[in-house]
Amino acid sequence: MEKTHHNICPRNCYDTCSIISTTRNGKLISVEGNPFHEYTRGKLCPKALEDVKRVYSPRRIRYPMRQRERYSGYWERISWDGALNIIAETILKLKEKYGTTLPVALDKYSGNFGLLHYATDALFTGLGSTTRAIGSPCWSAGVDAQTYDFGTFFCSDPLDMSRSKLIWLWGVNPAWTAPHQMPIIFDAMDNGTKVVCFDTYFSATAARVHRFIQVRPGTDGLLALGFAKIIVEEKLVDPELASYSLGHQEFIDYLQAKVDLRDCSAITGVPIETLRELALEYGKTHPACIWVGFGLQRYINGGQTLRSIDALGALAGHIGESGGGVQYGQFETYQYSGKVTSYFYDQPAPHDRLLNINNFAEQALECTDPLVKMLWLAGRNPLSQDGNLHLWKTLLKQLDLIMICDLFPSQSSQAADLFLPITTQYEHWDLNSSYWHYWVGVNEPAIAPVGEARSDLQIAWDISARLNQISPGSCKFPTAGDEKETLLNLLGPTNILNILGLKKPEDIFEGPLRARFSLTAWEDRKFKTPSGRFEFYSESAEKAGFPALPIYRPSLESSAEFPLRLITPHHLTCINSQPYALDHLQDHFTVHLSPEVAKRYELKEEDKIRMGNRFGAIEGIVAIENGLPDEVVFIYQEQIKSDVSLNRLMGTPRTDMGHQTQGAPGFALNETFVNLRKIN
Ligand SMILES: Nc1nc2c(c(=O)[nH]1)N[C@H]1C(S)=C(S)[C@@H](COP(=O)(O)OP(=O)(O)OC[C@H]3O[C@@H](n4cnc5c(=O)[nH]c(N)nc54)[C@H](O)[C@@H]3O)O[C@H]1N2
Ligand SMILES: Nc1nc2c(c(=O)[nH]1)N[C@H]1C(S)=C(S)[C@@H](COP(=O)(O)OP(=O)(O)OC[C@H]3O[C@@H](n4cnc5c(=O)[nH]c(N)nc54)[C@H](O)[C@@H]3O)O[C@H]1N2
Ligand code: SF4
Ligand SMILES: [Mo]
Repeated sequence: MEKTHHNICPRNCYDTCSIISTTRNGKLISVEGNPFHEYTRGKLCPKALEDVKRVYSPRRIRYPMRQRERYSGYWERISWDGALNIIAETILKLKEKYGTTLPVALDKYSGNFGLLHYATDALFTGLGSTTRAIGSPCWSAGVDAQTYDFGTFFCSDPLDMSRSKLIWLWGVNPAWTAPHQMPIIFDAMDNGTKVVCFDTYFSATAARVHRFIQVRPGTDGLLALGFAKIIVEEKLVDPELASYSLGHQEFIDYLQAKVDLRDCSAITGVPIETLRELALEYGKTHPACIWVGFGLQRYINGGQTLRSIDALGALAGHIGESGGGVQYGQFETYQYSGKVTSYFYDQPAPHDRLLNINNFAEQALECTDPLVKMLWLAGRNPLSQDGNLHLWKTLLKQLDLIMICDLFPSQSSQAADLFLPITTQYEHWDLNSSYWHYWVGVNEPAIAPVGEARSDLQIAWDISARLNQISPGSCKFPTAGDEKETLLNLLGPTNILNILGLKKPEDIFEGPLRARFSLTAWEDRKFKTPSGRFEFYSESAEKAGFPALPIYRPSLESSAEFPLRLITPHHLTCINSQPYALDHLQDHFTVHLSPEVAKRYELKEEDKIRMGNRFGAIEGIVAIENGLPDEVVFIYQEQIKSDVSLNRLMGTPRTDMGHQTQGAPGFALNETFVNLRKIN
């Protein structure tokens, strides 16, 4: 018999799509987009369309496994009982030896952002003080910047973009990273909206819109200030600005005194006439919307850049305008997942040792009192995705136990002692919300767990039960429960029912719902900043050690030894290290570079090169592209057939901002410099 079920794509992706899955006799047979979901509109991307194959993939790990020796590849199946014993006994032994659970560390991130997956975090809270990864590799600098300017992290409903007359896509590549926004943009284009893409590379998005403006990496803040200066000179400043903003005159004075349009053009690579033409268009067109992506803030000046773009939007009167705004993402619905940990307990959380997720290995190695001795990885593949991979190798040596909760083998599982098999979203209950749109929905199980897979929540209960069996009182996390009931119980204390307009938790099962926010952010122009105004001048930023105004701070520069900047954005075929179709993996990295760089290194198309810096080296094949600046090499973050990670080339440069909202600065990935040579 066939049945349909509501699921939600839990990947770390803007779109958080609503899925209708079909099962026949308890087996998942198809998945499709939910046509009644205003954002998904019946479509899924290729990643989710591979889900049936992914669920039943022969590569999927179905049983708890133990590796005889790390990196040996000798895995043997063990029972859940055996696995739980190893974990519980290690935790208790460490606690006894060190008198605290601080040696036990959790590094968890983006495998599945569903509410119930935060059970792992809550389990750790139940253990006592532990070591935790905090922060985010994605967006930290930009989130802080928008929080300084607007007071909270909030954006218009992405559907509001359909009302824009002019859309600037700035350092974002939605054709690949947020594909459901593209039909909204195309509809607007059909209705006469002009769309401009600002990127360093002629991306898939650039190829689909009216105009591409190439920006030298890390200089977008100055570009925004150049536009702002022209808006002032041309008297296009919003006449109402004084009534809802703070410090606009100081900002204008700064533009007049310090921003030189010739320098701006020389540094950003955008010709002066183009600067003027674009600024006039942006200043005169209402409504006009800017969507800033995460790509352009992966620099040491990322937060200042976002603040400059916000200021440009405000100066021209586009903030609070229907179809306008500076869009970056939102916490209003997304934050609930993260906050859920505290709802399991009435007592305050214990004092944890917090390490920056972007710098985890280095900071863990610095912890001496006590040492980090056990590592729990969930929804993470740091040995592919982090910088300073050599420090990870050092850290591994000091760990008594490394365990990973995952679906498939990964670079990180190769280093692990224990592999716990996890359920997919088709096998467990969950609640998911997006960091971009305002839809929230329940994910219901469609099939029984494949093999002996268990959900992250189930594992948390099981570990707590085993700990309490061996040593009563050793873990405060519940020892058993029902997933659906837990979901309902967690909804109670949150504000989520209120923002969804629901009277009782059970109403959540009706299907995905849109939170009751108006389409346009800040339409009353009342902001959540200390002054209640849009803050060109932010004392909060100043107190945190940043300039009060969004002034230009340059990014890092290349050196004679490593003269090329490496940019590695997200690829169509993967979500970070997770490829959607293993049979389509490339044999090698494709290294995009300009004809000028090719000439300098005497390279031609398809030459094989070796690229390196003080962190490591990789090999790749040359693709010569006209549309690239001469100091840049560009490789998409794409999985290839071998296990080599691009991140062999990465250190851990930090973004300026991120501490205020994320607890730690972000990953300034694009501040990576390399040299290269041809090999045969
Ligand atoms: N298919 C797919 N979708 C994804 C992901 C994935 O891996 N694959 N990952 C998800 C995650 S975790 C994230 S964080 C988001 C990220 O998605 P996006 O916000 O789109 O960010 P990126 O892909 O990092 O970079 C976007 C663009 O910024 C450009 N860029 C880099 N430096 C600069 C600069 O200095 N100036 C300008 N103007 N442009 C610059 C890059 O060339 C790139 O085209 O996507 C999510 N969606
Ligand atoms: N060079 C380079 N490096 C980057 C980036 C870049 O653009 N370039 N981007 C950075 C960014 S923005 C991000 S977000 C990070 C992402 O880095 P990570 O957060 O490590 O994300 P993934 O590589 O997708 O690995 C997630 C793992 O979770 C597993 N998983 C999936 N579902 C579940 C589940 O339900 N439970 C559990 N326990 N596991 C599950 C997947 O199989 C996968 O192994 O990478 C960062 N690193
Ligand atoms: S990966 Fe993103 S676009 Fe694709 S189905 Fe999932 S949420 Fe939608
Ligand atoms: Mo990300």
